[in-house]
Amino acid sequence: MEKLQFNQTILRLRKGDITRCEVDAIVNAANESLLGGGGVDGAIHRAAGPELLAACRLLNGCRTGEAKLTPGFRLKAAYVIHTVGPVWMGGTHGEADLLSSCYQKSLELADANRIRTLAFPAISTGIYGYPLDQATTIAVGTVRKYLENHPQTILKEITFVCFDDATVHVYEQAFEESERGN
Ligand code: AR6
Repeated sequence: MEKLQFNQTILRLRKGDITRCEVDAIVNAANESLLGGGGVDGAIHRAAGPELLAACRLLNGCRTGEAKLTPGFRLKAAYVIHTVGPVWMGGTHGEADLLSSCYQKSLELADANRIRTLAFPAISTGIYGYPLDQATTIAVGTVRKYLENHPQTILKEITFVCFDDATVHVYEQAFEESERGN
């Protein structure tokens, strides 16, 4: 299954590179400095150009579980929402709440900026080592809960961008579980 719908908002899965997404905003899995890094963060900074780093320097970093907005500069996306996922430390350090907060705060920021189409990467599941199945349950569950609690949302389409087949597979399962739980 590659599509779910809640009220007026469609949730989609897509395999590929988030920097190429033609959406109003893409979410970056950043670190607290907001000054770039590897993984999807590095790819976004390369694609957006040096103006993005200059804009990030003005933000004074970002706490884990929070989110901040910049323009997208050379990206197709008008905006980048930078959020900082937790580093996996075994699961007993508040990781689940912090990861859920990344999705929640990103969605709030999107709505506050009248963003209609948004793409998320699988936050924390690369360099930060969060187990993919647990992270995916949190990602889909938090987005679903947000949409249930915000019937007036501006968001029309939310895409989970999966970089590889293993991630696609786990998100497909989470979509199916979410549909069954309806
Ligand atoms: N498009 C979509 N997904 C991607 C892309 C891309 N271009 N590149 C990687 N991914 P990661 P984290 C996937 O490591 O775990 C950085 O150094 C990747 O396969 O990018 O939150 C930051 O500065 C994985 O599924 O982010 C932080 O220091 C997912 O994106 C740290 O890494 C997240 O992997 C954050 O680590």
